[in-house]
Amino acid sequence: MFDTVAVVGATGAVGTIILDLLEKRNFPAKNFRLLASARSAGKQLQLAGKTITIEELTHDCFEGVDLVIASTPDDTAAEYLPSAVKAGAKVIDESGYWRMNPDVALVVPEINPEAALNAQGIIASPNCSTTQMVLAMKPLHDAGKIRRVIVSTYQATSGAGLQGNIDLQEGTRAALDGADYEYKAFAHPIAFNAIPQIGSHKEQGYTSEEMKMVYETRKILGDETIMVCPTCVRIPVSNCHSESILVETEKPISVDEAKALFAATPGITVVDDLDASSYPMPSNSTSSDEVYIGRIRKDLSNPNGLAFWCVSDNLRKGAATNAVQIAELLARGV
Ligand code: A2P
Ligand code: 11C
Repeated sequence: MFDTVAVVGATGAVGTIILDLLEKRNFPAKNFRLLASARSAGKQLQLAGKTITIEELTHDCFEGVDLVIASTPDDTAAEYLPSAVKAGAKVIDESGYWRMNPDVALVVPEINPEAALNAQGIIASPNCSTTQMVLAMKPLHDAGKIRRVIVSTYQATSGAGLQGNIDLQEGTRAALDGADYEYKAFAHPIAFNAIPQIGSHKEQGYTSEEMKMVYETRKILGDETIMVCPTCVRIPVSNCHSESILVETEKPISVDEAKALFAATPGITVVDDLDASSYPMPSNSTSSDEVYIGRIRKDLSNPNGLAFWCVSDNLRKGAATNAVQIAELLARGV
């Protein structure tokens, strides 16, 4: 039980879902405080039956706060979250800034809860495209030790924040009307397009989003030997990231074994009947906390390979839900 919980970035695409989850899951706290930029300060939001006025995020605002759940741009998290730690709060951060810091725990509660429980400073929640992939990898890694992963993502515009979805809607409308539209969240039109760049050029021709999938995966699974070759693509879908994943394991895993392993993993739902055209898609996976897996099949080119399709709501398990689950874990203490 925490006395005072502060949600930082409460007005954002992920922040608003965090508020919804805290209320729906009846999060054990006496008071909630909502923080955002000066642009939002003074506006009001509803949470747990109360009207709460949004406060401006400052270095001094964490006095008396026990737990911070933050979802802001990286530079905001970099600047302000150390002040929350200094003020004595537990801090859960959704941004990308702190994840690979060796003093920071990077946590998916179904995989490495002990890292959150033992954390002294900031606890980071992974990138959305990493979270759904590692959750799918974990039972296969435990059963057959994953050596290598080749993953291609089909990522929703909501991953780029509220502006990403405004761009999808307004850009599509403009394209249909033959009108001009100035995209703000994307470097190219997202309407009727696929953009093979998410984030900036990081290293060796890979983007920052792709390298997150490499480094975060190894840190969460605690195995620096896992090789990951990612290609991250933005597509004109408003919500839910889809991933085509090919894993190579030391010990071969059959399709039936994989189905049973996935089905036994909390947080994973198998939807897999090709003959009935039944598989996960953004349209049947949105607003859910589950990671959905289908199209499970052997790699035709490698007896140690297993291919599957994985879809999850990037704003929920990929972000808000994972952060709230970490908060629940801290509140329980076990
Ligand atoms: P605000 O709405 O006041 O700009 P999204 O990912 O949907 O763009 O949301 C980002 C969240 O981070 C919003 O709640 C936004 O608040 C908040 N935010 C962005 N920049 C800052 C900042 N400099 N200080 C505090 N909060 C910020
Ligand atoms: C996207 N995955 O879809 C990104 C958004 O490191 O948390 C989240 C970035 C992050 O654009």
